[in-house]
Amino acid sequence: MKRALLISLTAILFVRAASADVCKIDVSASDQMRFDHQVLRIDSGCGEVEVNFTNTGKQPAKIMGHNWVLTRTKDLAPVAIAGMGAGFANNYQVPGDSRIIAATKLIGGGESTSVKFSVAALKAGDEYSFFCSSPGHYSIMKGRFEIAVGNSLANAQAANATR
Ligand SMILES: [Cu+2]
Repeated sequence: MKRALLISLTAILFVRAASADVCKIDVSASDQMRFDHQVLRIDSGCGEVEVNFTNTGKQPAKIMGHNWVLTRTKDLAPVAIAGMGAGFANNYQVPGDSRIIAATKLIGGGESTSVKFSVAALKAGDEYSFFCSSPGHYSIMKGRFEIAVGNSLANAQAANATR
């Protein structure tokens, strides 16, 4: 009797997790100026996306700081170049830049941060990219951010789990 109750409670928790409104993505970057993913994919059914970003390096933010910035692909280079001028104090992001869909602060080795944004900010058919706006990093620290329409959330998460 007790066992049956436990199983049914587990089933309820699982269903709630599967239909959760927030989709989480883990991404990291290293002292080698690389993200651990070249493509990140979310399910179109995600209401909100939470990106948890870790700098796995050892260098302080002033030497080898990284951030995670999301823009339309065509805005990547202009936003990165404008960000250089904004300086370290602004995380190399122009304050209020409307082309930035989501961005974390700049973090040094061993630090983590996160950002949450609504999928409603993304339009089907547009191309999106993520990158690091630390000066000179965006040419290699970048990747595609895809919205998987009709794919299951499990598939999207599996794609994010592999390089
Ligand atoms: Cu970087």
